[in-house]
Amino acid sequence: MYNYYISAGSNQGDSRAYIEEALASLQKDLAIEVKSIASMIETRPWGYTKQANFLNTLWIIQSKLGPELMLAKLQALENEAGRARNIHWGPRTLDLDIVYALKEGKELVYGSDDLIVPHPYFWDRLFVLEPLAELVPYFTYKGQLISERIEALQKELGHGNTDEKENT
Ligand code: A4P
Ligand code: MG
Repeated sequence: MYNYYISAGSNQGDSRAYIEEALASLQKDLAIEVKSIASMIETRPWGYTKQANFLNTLWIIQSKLGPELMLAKLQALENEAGRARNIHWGPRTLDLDIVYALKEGKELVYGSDDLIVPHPYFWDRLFVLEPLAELVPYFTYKGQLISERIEALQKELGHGNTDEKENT
């Protein structure tokens, strides 16, 4: 059994609807059990910064499906949201990333040509860590507690990630 930590993000079109529709599809999927759902937050763009703010959230889902099959499901949902891939880190209607996973309760480390888990940047991204901390306040990675990591990233940026708007 796997637990997948799915980061969802959108900054194009009806972002809230794209994210909610993707969640509804996962909840209907008989091969998946949605375990926890973080609040939606508005976040500043990370990486390519000349673009609109994002809505982000994170879900923990459980499944017997292996990582490649799970990625295929997520990509099908991205395609349903009319996702076009152009600018790397650029605007998107829906982005669903597997940021972290457990296999039988232990951290899954997986790498192939089209999938890397844990996601190489998840520990650097407040838009992933803030929703994750809401669901798993004592999450640790490489010996560091998530709340300490968030504090360090906020200091580095000189500000928080969100515009203090909670959108749930
Ligand atoms: N891929 C590899 N590993 C994974 C994984 N763990 N989960 C591959 C999902 N996909 C994974 O991604 C390109 C390829 O990564 C996929 O085909 C898959 O095989 P993509 O979503 O098609 O396109 P991309 O934009 O070029 O890259 P990527 O990596 O998804 O972008 P990011 O890194 O997710 O960044 N700022 C805020 N505030 N909020 C955001 O949500 N998102 C991004 C996108 C940038 N800035 C943001 C946000
Ligand atoms: Mg992606």
